[in-house]
Amino acid sequence: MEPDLKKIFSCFDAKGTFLEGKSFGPGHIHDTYRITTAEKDCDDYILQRLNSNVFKDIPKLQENMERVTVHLWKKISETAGSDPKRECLTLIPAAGSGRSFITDNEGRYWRMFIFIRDHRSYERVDSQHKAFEGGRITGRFQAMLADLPGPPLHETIPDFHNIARRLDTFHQVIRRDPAGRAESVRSEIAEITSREEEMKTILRLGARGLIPLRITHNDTKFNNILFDQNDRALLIIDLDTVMPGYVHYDFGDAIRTATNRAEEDSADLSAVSMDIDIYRAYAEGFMSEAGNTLNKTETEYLPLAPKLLTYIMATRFLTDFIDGDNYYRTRYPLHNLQRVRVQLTLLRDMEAQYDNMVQIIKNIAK
Ligand code: ADP
Ligand code: GN1
Ligand code: MG
Repeated sequence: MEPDLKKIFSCFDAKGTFLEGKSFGPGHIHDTYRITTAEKDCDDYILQRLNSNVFKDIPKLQENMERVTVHLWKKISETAGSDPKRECLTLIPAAGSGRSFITDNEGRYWRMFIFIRDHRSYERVDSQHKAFEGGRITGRFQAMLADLPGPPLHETIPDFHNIARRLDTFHQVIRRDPAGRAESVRSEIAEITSREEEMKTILRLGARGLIPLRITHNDTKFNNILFDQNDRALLIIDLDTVMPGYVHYDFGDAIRTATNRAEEDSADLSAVSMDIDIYRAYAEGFMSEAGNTLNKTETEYLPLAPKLLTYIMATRFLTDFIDGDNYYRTRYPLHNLQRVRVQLTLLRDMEAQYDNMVQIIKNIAK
C-alpha cells in the first residue's frame, strides 16, 4: 500500500503546507520521497522510510545522525562565506517528541531533511574538475569529524567493511545455496577466493596498530555527493554508515564509483574500466583536505583501497545473488550478477593499472 505521505509529513515540525510527495533519487536502501510545499519561500523536504532490514537499530542510527549533523553544522557555520543549510544535512524534529524520527502505525521508521535545492549528482564522472571537487568534499568531511566530541559512534551495521566477516558470510551462503544458484557462478566465486589473502591487508595493518580507526563515512559512492549548479561540491549525504573505519574505506569506495567509465550495473562489460585521470584528480582533492592528517602507512596503502572496495562490493553483490536477492533492490532477475561482473571487470583493470596508482599517490604525498 502507498504510504500516506501527507499524514507522515504532518508528524514533523516543518514549515510549509504539503503540496505533493514523489519518489526521488537513485538510492538502493531506503524509500525516499521529495515533498514539495505550497509556499514559494518555504523549503521542500526529503522524507525517508528507513530500511530496518538493513539497519537493525534505527534509534541508535538516528543518534549518530543527530550528533554528526549538529557537529558539521557548527563547524560549517563558523567558516566564512559558508551556507550550512546547503553544505550540511538538516534533520527536521518530530512534532511533540523532539526526536529526529517517527514510527508509523505499521512500526516503520521515517525521518525528514531539508531538501537541498538545485543540486546535481552524478552516476558517472566526466571531468577531472568534478572528481577533484568530490575528493575535496569527502576529505573535508573526514577532517571535520576528527574532533567529534563524546563516545565513539554506534556501529550501525557491525563489520560493514570487514572483509574477513564478509567472506565468512559469502562461504556460508555458498554452502547453503538457498536459491540453487552457486553452480552457475563458479567462475565468479573463483575470482573472489583467489584474492582473499591480499584483501585482508588493511585489516592486518589495523590489527597491528599501524593505521588508526577514524570516523569515516563508509558509503562515499559518487552519487552521494551533491553539487551546486556550477559543479562545486556542496556536501556528502547518506550518513547512515558514518562510524569508526579506516580512511581506505572512504577513499576506496569513491574511486570505485568515480573512476568507472560505466555504471555500476552496466550491461556492456567492455565499457567498464578505470579512468586514471579521474583517480589522480580525486586523490588530489581528497589529499588537499585530509592529506596532512594521515600517517605514512595510511598514505602508502591508499592505492590498495580502490581494489579492496571494488572487491568488497563484488563479494557482497555475489553473496546477495546466491542468497536469492534479499538485500539490494534489483530490477531484473540477474541484476545482482551483472553488478558482480562489472565490479570484477573493474577490479582486473585496477590491477593492470596498479603501478600507476601507486606512483600518483607518491607524487601527491611528496
Ligand atoms: P540511500 O541510502 O537509499 O541511497 P540516500 O540518503 O542516499 O538513501 O538518499 C537517496 C537519494 O535522495 C540521494 O541519492 C539523493 O538523490 C536524494 N537526497 C537525499 N537527501 C537529500 C537532501 N537533503 N536534499 C536533496 N536530495 C537528497
Ligand atoms: C548501497 O545506500 P546506497 O545506495 O548509497 C550500500 C553500499 C554499496 C552501494 C552499492 C547501507 O549504497 O554499501 O556500496 O549500495 N549501502 C548499504 O551501490 O549497504
Ligand atoms: Mg545513497
